[in-house]
Amino acid sequence: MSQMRIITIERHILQQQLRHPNATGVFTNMLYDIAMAAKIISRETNRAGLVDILGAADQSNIHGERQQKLDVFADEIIFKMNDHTGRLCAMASEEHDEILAIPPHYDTGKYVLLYDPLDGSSNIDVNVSVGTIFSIHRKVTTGAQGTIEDVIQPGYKLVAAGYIVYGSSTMMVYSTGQGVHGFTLDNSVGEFLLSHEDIRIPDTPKYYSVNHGYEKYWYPGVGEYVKWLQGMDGAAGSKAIGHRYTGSLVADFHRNLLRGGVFLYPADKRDETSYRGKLRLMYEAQALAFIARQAGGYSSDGVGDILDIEPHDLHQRTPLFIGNRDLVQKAEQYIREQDQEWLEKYLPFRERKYQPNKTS
Ligand code: P6P
Repeated sequence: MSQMRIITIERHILQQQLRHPNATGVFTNMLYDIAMAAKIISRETNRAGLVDILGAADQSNIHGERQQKLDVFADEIIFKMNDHTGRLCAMASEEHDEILAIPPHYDTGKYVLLYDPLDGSSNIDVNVSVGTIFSIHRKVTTGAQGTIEDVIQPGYKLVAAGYIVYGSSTMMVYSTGQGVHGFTLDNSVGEFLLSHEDIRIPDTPKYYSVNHGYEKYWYPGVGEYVKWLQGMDGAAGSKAIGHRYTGSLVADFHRNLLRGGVFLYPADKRDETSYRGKLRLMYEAQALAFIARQAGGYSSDGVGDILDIEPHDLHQRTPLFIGNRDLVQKAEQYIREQDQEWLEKYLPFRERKYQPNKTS
C-alpha cells in the first residue's frame, strides 16, 4: 500500500486549528469559504475561453483600469460567499473604492477579509495565469459593523493570508502563521488536495522577476541592483539566475516561492505618482509578505519590511521587493546608498498618517 496521504484542505485547516491555541471554528470555516469561492472562480476561469465572459466589462475600478468581466464575477463570488456567514465585520476589495459593509440583515463577526479577486486580469484574454489574493485581519473597533480602522491595519497584525493561482493547475496556498501550505485542485473530485506541505523558499535563488520595459525610468540604485542580480551565479550548475516575468503578480510570486528568487516592482520616474510604486499594499503586498515571511523569505518597499508599514489609505500603493531575504536586503542596501532622490520623495508619503475622509 503506498504511503501517499490524501489530505484535503478542509482536513488540513482543521488540523491547523487544533494546533492554534485559541482558534475557533469561525476562523477555520472562513478558509473553507475562500476555498469554495476559489473552486467556482477556477471553473469560470478555465471556461473563460468558451463562454462569453471575456472582454472588458463596461466598468472600471478605482484605479481607472477597465475591469474584465471575470474580475467582476470573481469579486461578486468572494463577497457573496462571505457576506452572510456572521464571521466578518467588513470586507475590502481592489475593485471597490470603499470598504464593503456586511448587509444589515446578516450577523457580523470579528474578522475582516481583504482581497484582490483576480489579480493580473489583463492576462485573462491571453490565457496567462491569474490569481486571487486574500488576507484576514482581526477586528479592532467595538461596534458591530467594521470600519476603515478595522481594515487599514499593518501587515504584522495579519492572522492569515494566501492566494489562489489559476494556471496549468489551480493551486491554493495559505498560511495561518503555522507555515505555508499548498493545495492543488483535483477537478475530478472538486477537492483541494495537499500537494506542497510546509513550503520554504529555497536558499539558492533560481529567478529574478522585473519588467525590464521600464528600465529607463528606474532610479539608479535599482538599476545597479538589477545588474548585481544579473551578475550572480545561479543554482548549482547554472551560470546565472534566470529572468522570468509574466506580468501576473501571483504567478511570478508563486514561481519564486517554490524555486527561490526575487520579484521586484520598484518605484520609478515614469510619472508624477510612480515614486509610490504600482502594487497595492493592503490587498496584494501585505498578503504575499505574510506568506513570504512564513516561508523563510522577506519583503520590502525598498526602505523596510512591508509588514511594518502603517497604512494611511485603503488603496495605498507600494514598491515591492519580495523573495529570498538576502536578495531583498541587498536591494534595500543599493537604494539606501544610491537613491536619496527617491527616498526624499517617498518617505513623506510612506510616513503619512490615516486621516478620515481624506483620499491620498
Ligand atoms: P506591468 C497586473 O495588472 C499587476 O497588478 C500585477 O499582477 C503584475 O505584477 C503587475 O500589475 C504587472 O504590471 O506594469 O509590469 O504590466
